[in-house]
Amino acid sequence: MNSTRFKKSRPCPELTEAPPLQMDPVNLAKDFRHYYAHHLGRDKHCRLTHYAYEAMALVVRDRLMERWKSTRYAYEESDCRRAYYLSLEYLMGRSLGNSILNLGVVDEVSKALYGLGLELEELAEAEQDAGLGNGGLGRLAACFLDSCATLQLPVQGYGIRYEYGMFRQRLDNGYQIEEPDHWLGAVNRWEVERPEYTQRVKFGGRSEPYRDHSGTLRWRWVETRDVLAIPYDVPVPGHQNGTVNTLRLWKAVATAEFDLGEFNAGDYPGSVAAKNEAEKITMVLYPNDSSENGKDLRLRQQYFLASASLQDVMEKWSKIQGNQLSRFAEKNCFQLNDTHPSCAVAELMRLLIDEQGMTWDQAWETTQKTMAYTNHTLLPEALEKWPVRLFEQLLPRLLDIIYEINARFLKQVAQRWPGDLERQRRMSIIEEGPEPQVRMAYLAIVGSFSVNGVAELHSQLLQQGLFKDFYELWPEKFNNKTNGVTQRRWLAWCNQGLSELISERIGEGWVTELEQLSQLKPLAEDAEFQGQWQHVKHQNKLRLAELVRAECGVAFAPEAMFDVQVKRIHEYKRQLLNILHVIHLYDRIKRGDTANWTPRCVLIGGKAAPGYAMAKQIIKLICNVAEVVNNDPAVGDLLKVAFIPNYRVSAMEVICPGTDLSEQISTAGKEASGTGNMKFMMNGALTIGTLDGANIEIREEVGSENFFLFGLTATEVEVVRRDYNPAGFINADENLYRVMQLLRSGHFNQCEANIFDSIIQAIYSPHDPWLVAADFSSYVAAQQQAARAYQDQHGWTKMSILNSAASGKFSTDRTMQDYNRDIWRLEPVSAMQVTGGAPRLPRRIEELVNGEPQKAFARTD
Ligand code: 26Q
Repeated sequence: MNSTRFKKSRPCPELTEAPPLQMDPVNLAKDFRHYYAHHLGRDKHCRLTHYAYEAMALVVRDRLMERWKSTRYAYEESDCRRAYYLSLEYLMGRSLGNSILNLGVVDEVSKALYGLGLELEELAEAEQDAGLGNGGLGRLAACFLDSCATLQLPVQGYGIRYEYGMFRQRLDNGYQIEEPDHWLGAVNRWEVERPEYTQRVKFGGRSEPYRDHSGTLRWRWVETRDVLAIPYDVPVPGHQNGTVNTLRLWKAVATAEFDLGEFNAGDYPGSVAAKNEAEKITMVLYPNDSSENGKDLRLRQQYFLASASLQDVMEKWSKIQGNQLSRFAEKNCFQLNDTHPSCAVAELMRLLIDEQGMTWDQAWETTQKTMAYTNHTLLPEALEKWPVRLFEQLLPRLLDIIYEINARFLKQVAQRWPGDLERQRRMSIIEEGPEPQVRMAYLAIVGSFSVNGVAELHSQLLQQGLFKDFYELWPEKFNNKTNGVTQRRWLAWCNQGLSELISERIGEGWVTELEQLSQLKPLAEDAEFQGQWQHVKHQNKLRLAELVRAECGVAFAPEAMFDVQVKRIHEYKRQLLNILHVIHLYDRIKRGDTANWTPRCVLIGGKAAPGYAMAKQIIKLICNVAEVVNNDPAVGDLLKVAFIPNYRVSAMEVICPGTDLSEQISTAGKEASGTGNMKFMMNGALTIGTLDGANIEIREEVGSENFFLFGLTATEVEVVRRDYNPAGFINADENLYRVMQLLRSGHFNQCEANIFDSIIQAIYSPHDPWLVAADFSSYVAAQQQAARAYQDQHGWTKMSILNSAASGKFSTDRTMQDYNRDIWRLEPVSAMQVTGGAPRLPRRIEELVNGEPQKAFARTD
């Protein structure tokens, strides 16, 4: 980096205090033209919507900037307690529409564009998704940020600025092909580079004891290979409240000395290799949505995020509070999004002890009061573990600290359960064996004051199963925080037709208080309202049908029931059960059992982890079944099947408004929560689902009569599994038997012999953990109920309205209030106080005016 770039200078207030920008259509259009013509250099011959999008993004970005600054100042001035969300993933999707909505200028922007012969929707669609996440956990983080900004909570996100986000999925003859998503190849208008806040992250080397000036024995981490972390800030606007919070994403860059050293030693290739090694850290998002053990680059990513973020917070703290670290825990809280950033527990200990000179006990008290951990899985095999050997090589000082944490922790266990060595072995952060491993979840639990699951059932099962020992030791740490989604993106923005209809009847309050949707309940049977509701749904189905036509080449007729399952492909989510039901419907049509038939369009979408062979096979099966069904003249419009490629946030924005039936069919006790289920419900889809994750709470809210329930319960699953006999289920159910016969006969793989053998075997296996055969009959029965219910359009519409009306609980606004009440305990801070009324000089500016420039521009390269 150029060291003169961040030389201290004396900034003048006029430089940073620009007059507020106008938000009326005339000024918006004026600025738009300025960016389009003067900045981007386009003229009347340019017909690419992309540049119109770029110009509007710049217009909107300008308007976020002043609110963003005010928010920063307001937080600084109030000296408030803050929370930091640490997550390896943020699935932000597109930002233009969301920013316009949250700034409250949808109409103004639409008018401005209309005058220029453009449409907001078209521009918005030109934006690429920011796909820095795999699925539920990453999108949840994005919804959390939206709600925190809306609630004016001082919460900052920390994450990684991956050069390549989630891969793009293409299908070739039904096989998934992964293509790189070089989303940063284009300019990203939603980030601001802040090299002045660069941090340095250590890797490798060794730890070494020494005596400090007072003779105390201490440790230092030496001979490290450092990597620079450069922050890129992304604005997170609240809903029409003047608040813009920050998501800070780190990019890895080699240090200057790093490559210079090797360069001067004459090893040019070596220096380039070293640089690549460092910069590889933030190159690509790992596309697995259950842990992949042992990849050292993934551990580097995790530590890189944890270390850069903690140092960033510490540095800000030291600058404002000096070395008054005793109050650190009072003012700061870190929420760990799963175990992925849980190195933070050991890293905070290291920073407090090695760098700040705290004693172990002080540091441990601070750490334990500062960290909170959220678990997102019930699958034991998905609990993250890292080989001790890898820690030794990559993070030797952290390993020392983890050993010490573990030794002290196991003493506590021994005190509580004297002589119970088996329990000590079970609870140890270090799993012994031929290849000893660090159990990251245990490190997170031991180091945190709060451990939460993401739905009631999930939190209970954690306490009874996966984390039972820890629950017995520390019941007070454990709590539930049921997930949610933001209704700004998942209703107000993505379903403007329904939003307008709702607001006409009950006002716009639901946009920030979703519980107000319950006011729709009395309208559920109102004929006029029903008609309007159906009309909106029809329009949304046309839009979805157009997407399916364009992406899959399959014609969906909007009169049919749209039956949708979109989510990551996983055996426990049972896309397989869905496609078996499709085969059953096909079989019924073929044998002429079509009396009172409900035409159905089945849409399935989702990405498989590139190394997950079974998941890829399932995609292939879905595609092959679709091919056979869609091309059989005997089937016609009775049944259509499509697999939508490259499922992502922006696709869901079209999919959930057009869905009638939402498939939430995981094996009970396996899906931690699900959040797609909530998006569908909010948009008036009915759910067919098992008693799993948040489905249970959805059903509770909407009433069992408005939910299609099937399948074994989590408890029954455990029982059936003990001596599971799938062949018994298959032989006992004529329908399933015929489906399996069709599959085995090669009907769906005529020229591709045996390709589905592994799937067939899995269904027949007594070790099938997902009990596909066991749940088939009750699934088909529930599907039949749904089909019958759909024929009564009046009854269906009533249930649809009631689903939407009962979705109030599933707003992340509620989720964030729960986290805040029980874990973070933050005071909301209004940024309006700074911007509203007569502009007042915030403290930092006052300091600058009074001649203390070094405070604001303290960091130099
Ligand atoms: C870990 C280590 C190495 C490589 C990959 C990973 C990894 C990455 C992503 C492990 C898990 C994930 C993502 C998990 C996830 O999305 N879980 C979902 O979280 C949602 C939000 O809480 C829940 O609603 C879903 O039930 C849960 O499956």
